[in-house]
Amino acid sequence: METQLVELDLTDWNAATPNEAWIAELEAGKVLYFPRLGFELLPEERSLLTPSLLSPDVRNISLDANGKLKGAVGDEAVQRMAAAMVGRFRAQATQLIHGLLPHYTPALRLAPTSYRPAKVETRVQSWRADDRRLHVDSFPSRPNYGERILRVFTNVNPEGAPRVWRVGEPFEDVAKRFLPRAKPYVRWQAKLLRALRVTKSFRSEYDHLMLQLHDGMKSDMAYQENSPQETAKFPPGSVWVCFSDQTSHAVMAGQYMLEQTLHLAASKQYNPESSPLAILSRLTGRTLV
Ligand code: AKG
Repeated sequence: METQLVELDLTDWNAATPNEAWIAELEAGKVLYFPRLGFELLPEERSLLTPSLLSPDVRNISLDANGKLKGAVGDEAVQRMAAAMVGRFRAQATQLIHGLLPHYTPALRLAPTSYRPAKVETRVQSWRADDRRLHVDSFPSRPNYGERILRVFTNVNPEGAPRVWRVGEPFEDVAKRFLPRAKPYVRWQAKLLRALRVTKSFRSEYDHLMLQLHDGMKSDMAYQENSPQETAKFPPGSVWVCFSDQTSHAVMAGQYMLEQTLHLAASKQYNPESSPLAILSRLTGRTLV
C-alpha cells in the first residue's frame, strides 16, 4: 500500500496557504501531517496535563460552541484555565483549516473541541467503541447524511510519548470489501429507531452503510491484523489532519491530545466526487440520502 501520510513543513498556524496537490490528497482520505506545528502550552497550563482532570465516567473534556467546558473537575480557576487552553487550540485549528482550505470556510460548521488526557493503552471498551481497532468514523445515534467529519489533532504529551495510530487502506478499498457483507437497509427499521429515539434523526441509507463499514471493520479481527496498514507515530509538538469518516484509522497508544472537529457538506468540497457519499453511491448505484 502506498503511504497514506503526507508530510508538510508548516511551522506557523497562521501561515497555511492552499495547495492543490495536498487538498486532493486530503480529500482522497490521506492524513496531512505537520511534524513542526506544535501547540504551545502556557507554563501554568502544564498543571492541566493529568487524567484526574476528567469527570468520572467521561472520556473527553469538551468545549462547546458557547465556550462552555464539559467533563472537567476542578474549581472555577481550573475550569477557566482549561477552557482558555482548549479555546486557544480551537482558534489555531480553525485558522489552519481556513488557510489550507479557504474554499471550505463559508460552509464549515464547528463541532465542540475536545481535550483527551486519558491514556489510550489502558482504556477498557466494547469492541464497537474501541478506537484501537481500524475504523472509519460513524456514529450510531447521529445520522449525518454524508456531511464530512474533518478533524485536526495535536499531541501535547509532556513526556515525549507519541500518539501512535494505524492508518489503513483507502476508503474505496474498505467499501468494496465490506459493502458485500453489509446488512440491507430497511426503512421501517430506520423509522422505528427514530421513534424510539435511538437515533437523533432518521437514519439514511448512507448512515446505515457507514455504520455497517464501521462495525464490519471493527468486528473482523483478521481484517484488523492483516489488512493493508501502516503505523504512524505523531510526536508531541506535531499536528495531523484528516477526514475521519474516510481515513481508516486506529489509535494504539498515547496520552494528552487536543482535537477539533469541523463539519462540511460533501457538496462543498473541492472535489465532491471523492467523498464517501459519492463513492458509496457509485458502488451501490443508488441515491443514499
Ligand atoms: C476517533 O476519535 O475516531 C479515534 O479513533 C481516536 C483517535 C485518537 O484518540 O487519537
